[in-house]
Amino acid sequence: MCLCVAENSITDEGAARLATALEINTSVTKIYLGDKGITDKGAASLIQVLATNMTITCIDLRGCWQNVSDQLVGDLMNDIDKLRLCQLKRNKEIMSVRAQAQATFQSIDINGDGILDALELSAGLCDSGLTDTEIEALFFNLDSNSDNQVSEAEFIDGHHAFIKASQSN
Ligand SMILES: [Ca+2]
Ligand SMILES: [Ca+2]
Repeated sequence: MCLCVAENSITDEGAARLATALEINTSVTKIYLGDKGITDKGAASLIQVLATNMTITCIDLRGCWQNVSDQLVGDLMNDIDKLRLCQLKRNKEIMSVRAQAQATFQSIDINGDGILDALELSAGLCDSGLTDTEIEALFFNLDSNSDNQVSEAEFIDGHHAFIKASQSN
């Protein structure tokens, strides 16, 4: 969805309020700013939304270019690019850790019922060099709702504990 801000006599103050609303908005992908009331200050508050809002891909400032300095926009965009890159990278890393955990879970879940019992976990870790007691402790650690089985979600959440245990020997 493209949000068009033009001919609304929006001021810098209005732009700041709009920016606050946009921080948690996930349907706006483009913003067109055509209002003459917006200057550097208003443009800055809207551009800074890009640091937290990952849905907006374009802010079109052509309509208010006379009031907003190119220098400011350039500087802001440099900062935002860095922030966005960090954010995207972090999301990607979290995704790949999840995918890795999921793959390990599926390889240990021998009967494929989507849950791990204590036997499946100890069979999956038989080459790890962990003692039965250590594997048992890991099982209880992973089974966060204590129903005596480890669901895929529990395994993914506790994956760091699994890695740590299986690499400690
Ligand atoms: Ca199973
Ligand atoms: Ca459980």
